[in-house]
Amino acid sequence: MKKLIAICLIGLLSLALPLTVMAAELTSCTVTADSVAGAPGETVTVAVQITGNSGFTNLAIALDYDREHLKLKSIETKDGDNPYLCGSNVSINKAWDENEKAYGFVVSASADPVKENGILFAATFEIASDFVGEAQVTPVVRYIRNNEAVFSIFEEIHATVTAGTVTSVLVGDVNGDGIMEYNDVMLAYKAFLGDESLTPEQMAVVDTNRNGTVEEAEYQAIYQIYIGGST
Ligand SMILES: [Ca+2]
Ligand SMILES: [Ca+2]
Repeated sequence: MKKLIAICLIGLLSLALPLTVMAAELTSCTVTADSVAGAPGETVTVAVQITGNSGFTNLAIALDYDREHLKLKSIETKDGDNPYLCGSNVSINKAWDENEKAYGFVVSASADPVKENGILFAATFEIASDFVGEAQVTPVVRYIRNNEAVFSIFEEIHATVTAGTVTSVLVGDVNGDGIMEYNDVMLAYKAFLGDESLTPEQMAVVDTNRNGTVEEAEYQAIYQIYIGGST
């Protein structure tokens, strides 16, 4: 009798295990905030994407972000020319509070499941004018559900979240130390003379016409920024 029970249990377990794995595979996704770069005072748009999407009808995602260095200006959802994947009924709340912090908050619903991977919605931030560095943007998934299941029971979908960053780079800061100083001018000047080779990051700051070399006008532009003129 004991043997029989044991065999039955093993049988059940061997059935249950693949089913559990299958269920996990069918009901998970990844929600990712993009990483972007801008200059102090500029506005940047961070897309929130879904991958591994098994199909959802309802979602609620809040955006946590570095409030000291970023100001949330707007959230763009599925509307007109925006081919975003959030549902056809969308509401946005820029002042949703939890723990007395304001979040961007998107709640959406659609009749038919959305099964594509892509951008759910996008958020536009203004970078603080005195900020140089990296600020975090983190999607907080309140829920993602699918009501396609039998008897219209909402099925919770597990979401893995990946945070994004907004990197603020000072224009003219060739050596990337967050300060516009004489060393930046010297570095650009030496690169112009051919005495110094710049890293790809440094070239991204100096080589504004993207031709792979530093011309006199480009080094002069760095000098103008240093002395407070315009380029
Ligand atoms: Ca510098
Ligand atoms: Ca150039």
